Amino acid sequence: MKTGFIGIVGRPNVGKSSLMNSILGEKIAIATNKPQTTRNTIRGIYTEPEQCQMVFIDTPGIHKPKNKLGSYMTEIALSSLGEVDVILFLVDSPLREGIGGDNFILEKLKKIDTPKILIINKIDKMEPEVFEQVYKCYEDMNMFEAIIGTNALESKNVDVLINKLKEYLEEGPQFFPEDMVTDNPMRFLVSEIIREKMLLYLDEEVPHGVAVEIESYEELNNLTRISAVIYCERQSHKAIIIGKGGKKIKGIGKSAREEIEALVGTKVYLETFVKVKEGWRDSVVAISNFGYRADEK
Ligand SMILES: Nc1nc2c(ncn2[C@@H]2O[C@H](COP(=O)(O)OP(=O)(O)OP(=O)(O)O)[C@@H](O)[C@H]2O)c(=O)[nH]1
Ligand SMILES: [Mg+2]
Repeated sequence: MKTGFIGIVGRPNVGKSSLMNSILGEKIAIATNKPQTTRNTIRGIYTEPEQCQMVFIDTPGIHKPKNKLGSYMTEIALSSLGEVDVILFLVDSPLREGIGGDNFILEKLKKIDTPKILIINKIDKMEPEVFEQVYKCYEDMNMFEAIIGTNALESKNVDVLINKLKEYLEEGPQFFPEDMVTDNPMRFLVSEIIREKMLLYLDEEVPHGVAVEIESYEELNNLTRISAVIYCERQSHKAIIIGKGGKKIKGIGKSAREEIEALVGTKVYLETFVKVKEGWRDSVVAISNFGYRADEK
């Protein structure tokens, strides 16, 4: 059995979580059009029975933090670099904003000996000439073992990437059972699905200030009963989340429930409560209580 740990890093919104889901052929990590969707490291396990097992570590987008939650996110993303056998550095269209946006990460990567592969994602949105230009720019840096263009949404070149990664695996014991796709607990996945729907249904700052806590999780015969508390940062945000006559939160709950049902394989009764916890993203105690802490990786 050949095994290895693979870290996926890059700026927010470049498609790290989408790429991991595409590799696994299953949605484990939430992915939205809003930057800073991922807040924790999420492990995705790819296994070819008796051949290989790769443990992917999806990380939060590395950015200049504006609050303590942001610092935590960037910190755990960077600390994952030291724990893996291969690093996938994802970029999308860096020429749009100039390579500058990725420079901070590049400087960190230069100091690490671990083999690095550059992934230029969202090639579907790039003219071939732009792709060439981006490719050349990174090739000239001489720091990547390979450069691969992907379209995570259509799994384009994901097979090429998997084959490339196999070159870096080493003989060793299998870490996880072959049918396991993640070792993040079900409660965590459920809270993430609810947070994803908040990100999809709400705009601007509101969903970024949301944390979801699963208060109770009960598995009955053919029913899973889940009670979730949605924390937001302001009274005015609470009103937006609930919406006129509770319409917004109902829509969010329904959409989350349908996805959770598919995940757990039973009917789901989902109850949601919205509460305000002012400024929690700048409180070390609060972010740690919400599971954003080093020992919860
Ligand atoms: N067109 C196109 N869109 C993509 C591709 N990959 C991802 N996306 C979209 O890009 C957005 C961001 O994707 P995510 O996977 O959440 O990005 P991320 O890097 O994990 O973002 P953070 O967790 O915020 O750091 C989503 O709207 C995806 O649907 C791609 O190859 N092509
Ligand atoms: Mg992500």
